[in-house]
Amino acid sequence: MDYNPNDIGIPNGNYFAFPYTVEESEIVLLSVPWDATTSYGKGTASGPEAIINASTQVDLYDFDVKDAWKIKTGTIPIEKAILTKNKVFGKYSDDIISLLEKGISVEDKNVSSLLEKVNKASDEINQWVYNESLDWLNKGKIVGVIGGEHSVPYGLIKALCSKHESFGILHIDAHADLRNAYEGFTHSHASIMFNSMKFKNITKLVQVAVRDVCEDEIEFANNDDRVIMYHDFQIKQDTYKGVLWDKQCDEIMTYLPENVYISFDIDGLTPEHCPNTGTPVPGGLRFYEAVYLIKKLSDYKKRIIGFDLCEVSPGDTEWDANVGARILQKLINYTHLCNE
Ligand SMILES: [Mn+2]
Repeated sequence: MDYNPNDIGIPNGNYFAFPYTVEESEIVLLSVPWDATTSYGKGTASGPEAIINASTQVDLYDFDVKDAWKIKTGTIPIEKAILTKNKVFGKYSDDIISLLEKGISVEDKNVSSLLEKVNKASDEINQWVYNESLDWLNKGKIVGVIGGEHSVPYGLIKALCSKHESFGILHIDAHADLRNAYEGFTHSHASIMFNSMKFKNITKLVQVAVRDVCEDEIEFANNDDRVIMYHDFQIKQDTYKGVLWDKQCDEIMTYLPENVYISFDIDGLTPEHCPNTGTPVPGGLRFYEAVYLIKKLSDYKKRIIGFDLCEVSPGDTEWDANVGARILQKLINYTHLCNE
């Protein structure tokens, strides 16, 4: 093979312009360009393509993971039919939201008939992600889902539940995503963890950098002892009192079982890292705080069984996608390290 990791990446449609086929890869990346339930700022459906484009500029040397460029990572080509479907149903959801904003109830017939359509489409996306994920898991691959809004990893999480008796989720996000449906969307981006926690295989959900939640979500977290929420202000207060991030990460690790799934919403980072994401919130983790937390999983001999990266939304510049690509690179490298 004449692949030279020192050369610039020649765009070939793959993340990081890797030359590896999906079949020969250890890690496979499944793009899900879907943002039809996003209420505030759409655009994450273009995330996968933007990350692919930005990732060709990322150098592959990793100071912490030896020979990172040799980690065989394959790209499942973006399914154009999902982009088309997203356009159709995104329009419906815009109509729903403008009706709701006029004070019309979700029970209103005009709203509910549109909701039914979008919810059915969400189910179909979930089923597709589940089928694809299970297929690759059965072939011994580790699957990473690239969104899209944060509803899209549901199918992967479900597929992992059929492969693993138990695992924990490390969830980095500005939001708790514990809403029981949002604006009538059962598979809303704001409900991914509420929906996932119905799987009893998930023995822990450790949420980090949460800072924008509603009362119901706090109640859910308080009533389910599997949920551990490290809200962002608590993290910052401990930091101001002199508690090192290193020690905070050590404590986070004590809650996680051996098998860990990482759900990474880019808005868990500070908004400077993701100015165009759907629902940016002040505060959050800086880039290397997040990387350090992920690295801790390998220090603690946890096994990363899968991951998602969601809510990256390209703006007028490549910045959001650039940061997303670099988070993705770290997710890949530490996943490999954990599974060696
Ligand atoms: Mn989220």
